[in-house]
Amino acid sequence: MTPLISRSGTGRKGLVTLICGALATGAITAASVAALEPGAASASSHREAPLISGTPQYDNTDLYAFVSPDKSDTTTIVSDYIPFEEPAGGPNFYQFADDAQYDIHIDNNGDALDDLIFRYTFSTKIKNKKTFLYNTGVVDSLNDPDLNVTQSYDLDLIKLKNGRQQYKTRIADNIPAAPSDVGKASMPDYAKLRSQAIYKTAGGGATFAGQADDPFFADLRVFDLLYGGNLSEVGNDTLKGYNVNTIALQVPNSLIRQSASRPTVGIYATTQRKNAQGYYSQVSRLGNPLVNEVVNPQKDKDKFNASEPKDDAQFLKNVTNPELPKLIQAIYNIKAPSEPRNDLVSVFLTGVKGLNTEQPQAKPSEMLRLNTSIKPTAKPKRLGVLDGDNQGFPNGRRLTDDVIDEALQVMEGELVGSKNDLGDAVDKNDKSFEKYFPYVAEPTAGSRGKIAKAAAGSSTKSALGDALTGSGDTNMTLIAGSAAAGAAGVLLIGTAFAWWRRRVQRPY
Ligand SMILES: [Ca+2]
Ligand SMILES: [Ca+2]
Ligand SMILES: [Ca+2]
Repeated sequence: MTPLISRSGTGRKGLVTLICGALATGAITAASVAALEPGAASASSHREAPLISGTPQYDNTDLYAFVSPDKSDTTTIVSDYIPFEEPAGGPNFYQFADDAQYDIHIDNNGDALDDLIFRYTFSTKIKNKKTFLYNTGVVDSLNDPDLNVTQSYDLDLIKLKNGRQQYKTRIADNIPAAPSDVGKASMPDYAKLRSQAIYKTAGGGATFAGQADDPFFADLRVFDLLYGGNLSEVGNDTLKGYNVNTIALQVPNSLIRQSASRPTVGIYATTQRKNAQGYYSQVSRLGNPLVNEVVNPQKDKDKFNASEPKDDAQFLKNVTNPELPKLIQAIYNIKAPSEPRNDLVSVFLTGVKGLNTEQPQAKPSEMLRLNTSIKPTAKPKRLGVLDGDNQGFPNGRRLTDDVIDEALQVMEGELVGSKNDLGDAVDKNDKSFEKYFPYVAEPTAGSRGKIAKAAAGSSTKSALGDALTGSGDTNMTLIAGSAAAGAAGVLLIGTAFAWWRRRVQRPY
């Protein structure tokens, strides 16, 4: 046990967990949803934590790690938080938690113990607490006085030996995070704001924190349809149009790997939340996609979120004897591969021999494993290693990797002779990724339709009534517009929440 982190508590993994949790139990009920609520095993009762406003700020949604396509002597790690950010969800937009440690862990010698931790800690500042507005005018730069709510962060590098801290170095201090993209009226040049949030670290690295389009793409109804036994409705990206909060870190390969001759690194992310006593408890953990969703059953999901890789033997049976292929066999009559599934142990727990094992006898532990010596390909294939492209998943994970299809195909025995083409018919993200760091696509803006005529004229002012009279200057129009947008945002949140409830309470 490292003294850095006290590990207890629980967490969740977003909608995929919920849907796949349903796979495990055969039904999604209000009770099963409540059991997954992050507050369930912490101090407060889950009944005090409404579903969508629980603790999404601490929720790791996806982790990516790839050799940087434009800078192959570096590795880029992208870690996402806060599932299903509705872009117009103001006036309280999306922030990292001030009482959290967002950690990215590196194991570079295969013993399942951390050798490096990159730790992000945030702090929020509000310039004017007398307004409800996120921004009080047009925001032209990150230090614009009109950006009322700002976040900055520190980045520390912790070096460990045998799991114990040796020293800690601050590698970035008080760096501004990119804000939520409120909309065209408030942030006409969001790309500029993002570029100002990219910070170059000493030694050729870079760091970024802020809002982005959710790079995960999937038709989550593929799980729904398993029940109906009818795959005719696949092909809609359920995450299209939603944002996440992203941390992106670019580091020299030489910093994270053991040596040039031992180039594979294990990577995972955790979030620790400060408890009432002032100690940090791990509430979320994420390495490979879909492990806590479709590999771990209900009884282990919270335990996994609070666990360390060195103890992953406790979850081994979930991998060697997985439930998903049996469900698929029962519903679609596709024969489940025979057990134990040592092919899945390679993919999820040790790395694939000759591709991305840290050493011949790596201790089985759940992490993304990236061989940093494999150069990026100019034409990445969405199915990665399954399609002969060794730069992609399960050798690390690129933004373009279609992990739903890959995971389904591997689960159904692609690596052990049962070739198949299973998939959800969503082959790529709804937005193109960028060519340069931080690579993720810009967030969908809060106001993404045409600006209503009324918002720019006096009719809105009169429609909003006396509350807005009195200032009469040019800012008036903007404030009126923002107020209208805020109301629309509340409406949208309400609609989204109703939609969420409908989804999760569907009696399958
Ligand atoms: Ca280690
Ligand atoms: Ca997306
Ligand atoms: Ca897909």
